[in-house]
Amino acid sequence: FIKDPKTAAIVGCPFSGGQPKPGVDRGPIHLVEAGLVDQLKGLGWDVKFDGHHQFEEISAQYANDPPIGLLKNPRLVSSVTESVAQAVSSHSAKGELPVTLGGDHSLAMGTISGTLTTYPDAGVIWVDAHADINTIETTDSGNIHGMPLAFLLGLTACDAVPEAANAPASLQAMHPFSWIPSPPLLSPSRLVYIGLRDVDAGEKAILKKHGIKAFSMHEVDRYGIGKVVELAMEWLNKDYQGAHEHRPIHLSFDVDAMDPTVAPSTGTPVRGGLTFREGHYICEAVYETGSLVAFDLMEVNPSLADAAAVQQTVNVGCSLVRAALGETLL
Ligand code: 4U7
Ligand code: MN
Ligand code: MN
Ligand code: MN
Repeated sequence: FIKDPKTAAIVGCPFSGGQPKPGVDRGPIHLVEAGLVDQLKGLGWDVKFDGHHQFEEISAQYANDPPIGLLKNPRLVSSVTESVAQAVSSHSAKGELPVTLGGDHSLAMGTISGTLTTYPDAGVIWVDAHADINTIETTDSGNIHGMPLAFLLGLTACDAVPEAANAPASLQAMHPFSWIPSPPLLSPSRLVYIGLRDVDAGEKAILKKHGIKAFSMHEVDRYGIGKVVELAMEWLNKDYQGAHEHRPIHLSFDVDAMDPTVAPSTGTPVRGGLTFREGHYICEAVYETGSLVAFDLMEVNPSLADAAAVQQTVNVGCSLVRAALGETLL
């Protein structure tokens, strides 16, 4: 999938509009300042990085962005993610590996749409403490970083709440992510989770209804991370008939999947997460299959926790990216 000479394109996304805590927009800046570009070059990659994306113009345009239902900053998030989709697909169309640095996880609407434009049969591995699949109707927080998969899958009211089957069409018409193609590019059978441990009741109903495969921390404990990644890959490839050995894989990694003792500087930490090695193993094992076509590292927030904790989190972030690009494989 990735052409020689192997080129990684860093897509730095200083964006925080999908959630309320300031600082997550500084994540990509810290990761690059820690030396990520040279580290990836050191692994033998050509690395394209021509500065972080500037969302200022879009932000100015949507300075006034009233909520839609509970959804906060809906037009801003929509417009930013649409531009990220274009950036990612233009890199992947050239056979480059887009490495998107967040920023909050709403950005994955853009990154995954971009990947699916280039690779329509790609599968998604979503590594996270959270399921990020709330719909307009199930969200309690209205924070769009908890909703990207619902928009990518085209889920609607009745997916979570049967009574909502007759929800006013106006609610659908209002939804701001109309740039996401319909019918959706992603299907529930091509999504698999690893690391879940904080899933809202409405989200559980959605996972069940659509038969979405999830390896929560419970399964990581039961089977071990090696088996979990093997089962996740098997699941994604079960119905794959394409030209390659495996489906192309988009790996979207929320740093809060890691245990807070490993990666403390993030907006919504949840105890009981992945160890340092478990997180890295996922990245290494996916890279090893040769089918990784895009990688996201999201939700590093350098303004949460003290300086030492920030440094630790940024270092772990860089280290996860290196693992996904082939470090430590002999
Ligand atoms: B993240 C939450 F309610 N589910 O919807 C929500 F618990 O990208 C959290 O995974 C979402 O960090 C977390 O707000 C989004 C909440
Ligand atoms: Mn999360
Ligand atoms: Mn997330
Ligand atoms: Mn989070």
